Amino acid sequence: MLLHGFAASTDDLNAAVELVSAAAPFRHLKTPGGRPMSAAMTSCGACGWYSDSSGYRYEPLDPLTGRPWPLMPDAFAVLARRSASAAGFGEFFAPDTCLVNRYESGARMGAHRDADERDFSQPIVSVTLGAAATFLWYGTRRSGSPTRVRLEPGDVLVWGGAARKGYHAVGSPEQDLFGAGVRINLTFRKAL
Ligand code: MD6
Ligand code: FE
Repeated sequence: MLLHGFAASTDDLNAAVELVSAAAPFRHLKTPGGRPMSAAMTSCGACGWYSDSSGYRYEPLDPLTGRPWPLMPDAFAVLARRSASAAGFGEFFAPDTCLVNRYESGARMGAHRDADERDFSQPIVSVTLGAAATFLWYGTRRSGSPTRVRLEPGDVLVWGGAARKGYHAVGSPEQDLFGAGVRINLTFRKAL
């Protein structure tokens, strides 16, 4: 479900991204095959998503700093819970991690599905800040022509149930006349 403009006060969220990334810097993780990902990532919460030659997984400590990931900011947790509720997933969505993706010009995310979590009964809440981008929904197969959804800053995408393991991808951030356009994506999950 797309909740258009649901994240109304994006200033609070952007400030929280600054706090999180001051403690756990954005970095370009490598795929298990050794290729750097074009989106820069960090996490907050009880664990953080990670990838290197050992595979995709959730880590309780940030391997870059050796410290726990930053606490989930209240503004993040409140928005995630309100979004899941508005999309019909109940009042009690309590994500234990938020992956923060930063897409600079040309960065994108290829087709994948989110399958490193333990609890697929819980939805995923995904928030777009900064620049817009096109979201591509493939569904049960990685191939075929995807459904395209334009995600604008303040948009919240919630999915779960039968769609929880669907394949999806994200295009590069739209650039303005001056070539500026960085998209931040917050992806909340119950991973542990
Ligand atoms: C992005 N999002 O929007 C990347 N995954 O930049 C995802 O890969 C994603 O938005 C699972 C559920 C929602 C998402
Ligand atoms: Fe995903």
